[in-house]
Amino acid sequence: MFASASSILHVDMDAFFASVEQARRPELRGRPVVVGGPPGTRSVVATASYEARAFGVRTAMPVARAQRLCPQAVFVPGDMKAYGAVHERLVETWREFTDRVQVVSIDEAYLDVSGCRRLFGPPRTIACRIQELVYDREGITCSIGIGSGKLLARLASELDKPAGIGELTDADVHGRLRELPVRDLLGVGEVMEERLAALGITTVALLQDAPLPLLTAAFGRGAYALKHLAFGRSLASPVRSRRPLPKSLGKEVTFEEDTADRDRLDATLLRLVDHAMTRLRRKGLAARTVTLKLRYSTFHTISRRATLPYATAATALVYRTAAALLHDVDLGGRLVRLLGVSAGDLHAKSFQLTFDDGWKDTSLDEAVDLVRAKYGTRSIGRAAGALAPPARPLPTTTLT
Ligand code: TTP
Ligand code: MG
Repeated sequence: MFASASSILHVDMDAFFASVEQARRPELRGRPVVVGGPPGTRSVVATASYEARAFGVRTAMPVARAQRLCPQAVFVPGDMKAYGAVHERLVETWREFTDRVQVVSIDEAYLDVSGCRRLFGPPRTIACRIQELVYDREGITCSIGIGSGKLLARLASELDKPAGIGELTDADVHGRLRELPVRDLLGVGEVMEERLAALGITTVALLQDAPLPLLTAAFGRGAYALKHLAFGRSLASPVRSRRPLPKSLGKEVTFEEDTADRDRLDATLLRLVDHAMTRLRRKGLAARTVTLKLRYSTFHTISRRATLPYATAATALVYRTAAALLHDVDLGGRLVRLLGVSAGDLHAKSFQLTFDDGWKDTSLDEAVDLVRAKYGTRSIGRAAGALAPPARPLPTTTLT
């Protein structure tokens, strides 16, 4: 279903990483801030505050060059955990307005607010309210674009950055849009830009007016997509929100014979965690809490919960956490009938965080998932971290 006229918002944080640093370190406010590797290294700029951009500092520029352009800038190493945490809260804020939220990167999303007018007013009012809420809650600004589709909304959010609200109407397709360089159109990368330039096409206007045979000769069937793009019609697909997240994902087993054997419990726990986390990754989710459940032979049931430092989809971290919870339980000579584990406080793992180990430690898991998808679940087993595989065969378990 397509949204009615101009009811798609594109929300994009301004200088996101740098803004988060300025919000949590007031001494940095109003100063040029560059987020990236330490100066003197060969790393590149992740982003620069608008104060630093005034000196020409840009994303992806070598840090050394940024330092030459703006020696007075404060260079801050990235803290992906902090940015990830702000991201999670931003998504919550956006979802207060509509459940049709399509998160596209760590700092931007499309919101379809076509069904929200009666509750929250017209799109521009909603955009203002979102800016206020984001500023009140996180101390950072964002720019918002309004359009009838995703492409126009996205282009509109660039029009009045930072902290602006831009709008591109369908009428603007034959007006303001024409003035933009073709590179601003989503999907027109450097190579495409050069190929268009070779045909003399550098602006949206020239692309709109280019004869189709000229484009077809150069790009074949791709010509039609280019024409669509030039008229703001690409990305017209509806805002794709994810289905509501499950509250938790878990697995439990009832032992055929009640047990107090710590090795057996540990090994079973690993299998449970492995199973639950594989499902979690398949759904593209990450968990912030781990809950352990134990039922004694008396049917008395206890649970223990731990919160992780960040949301993760990594089997190893969740297993270590669950194993520590299990270790802390004093069995007091009792036998265990049932063991369960669940991962909760789930978040959509919608993008790759690259600064820390938060997602990187899932790469082994993902490799294991791939092999299993190809050769079957039993093709690869897991050893309990540094622990050796259990000496005895695993208990036959009954799934509940
Ligand atoms: P962007 O939204 O592209 O940039 P920005 O928020 O810093 O600035 P703008 O005001 O123009 O929107 O990216 C969001 C964050 O993603 C950015 O703060 C840093 C990170 N990032 C990188 O680490 N490397 C990159 O190449 C890009 C483009 C972004
Ligand atoms: Mg941004």
